[in-house]
Amino acid sequence: MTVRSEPAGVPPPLSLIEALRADGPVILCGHARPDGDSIGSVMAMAAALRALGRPVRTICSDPAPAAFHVFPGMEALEITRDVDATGATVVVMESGALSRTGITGLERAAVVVNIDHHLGNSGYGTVTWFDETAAACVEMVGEAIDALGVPWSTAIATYLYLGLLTDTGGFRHSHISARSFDLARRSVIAGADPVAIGQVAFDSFSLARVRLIGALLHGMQLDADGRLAVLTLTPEVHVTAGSTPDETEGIINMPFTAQEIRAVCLLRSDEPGLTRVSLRSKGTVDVRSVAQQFGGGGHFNASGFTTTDGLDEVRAALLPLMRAAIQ
Ligand SMILES: [Mn+2]
Repeated sequence: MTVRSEPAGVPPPLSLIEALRADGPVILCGHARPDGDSIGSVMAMAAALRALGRPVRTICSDPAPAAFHVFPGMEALEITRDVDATGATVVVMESGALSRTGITGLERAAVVVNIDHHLGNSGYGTVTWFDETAAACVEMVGEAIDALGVPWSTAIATYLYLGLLTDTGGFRHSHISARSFDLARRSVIAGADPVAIGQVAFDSFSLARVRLIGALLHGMQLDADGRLAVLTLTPEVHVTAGSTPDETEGIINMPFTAQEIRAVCLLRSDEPGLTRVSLRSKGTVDVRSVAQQFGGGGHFNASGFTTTDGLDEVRAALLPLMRAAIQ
């Protein structure tokens, strides 16, 4: 995978900066089941808009990962799935569609600002700023904060670094560029602590999750001449590990630490009546087109779908398509 040295990127449109600078209340949110980039984008932008004197609310449909609560101002994040945004400016980040927020009522806002880097963003904003070359949404948020003329406080720097570190998988994923490292450098100069943030991001899981990884890898099946790993997560696996369905974030990537593995399927039946399938790949293996054949979607290297078919049925239909994708 080629590291892009310095993509041109898309500068923040003037209309976006005007919308952020305007008077009146602002509501900020990211996507449901928030990750580091979603929380980082929301909290950094909130700190910048507060510095400009705007009344700010930060909302999310689900709580942030518990380990994030050590970061400054996290207590201000409200958990809600419905909001009356009438008369407010709503700033939605990290969300390809308004529905990704998991929050209703946002569309009643006077102005909706859409800031995102996910391919396929529907352009739902009154003002939309989309830059697919950004490795993380916080790269865009940092540029917007610069354009607003707000200096980076320690809190802003911490949240920008958190989003960057988590969305790039520790500075390893494909969209990373010199721009990412410039943001990292400036964040650390402005007071972000990379060691402490790294521990929160990567070393703050439960022991149950460590056992869950063990149980899943113990049951891992190999296919496609050892290049495809198939993980199966049933309710029984959770019983063995003492884990819960919300402790599975990122686990699908574990098999990739083996050089041979080109793609991973995670089949889950840990929610009643549904089989949820996540697909990941390296390099030129296209798993989006595989997911699309089951009515799902996503990215070239990360996709998924949900079906009411049982595990065995799904596996039988899926594996031939995955083998073909790997060839
Ligand atoms: Mn992101």
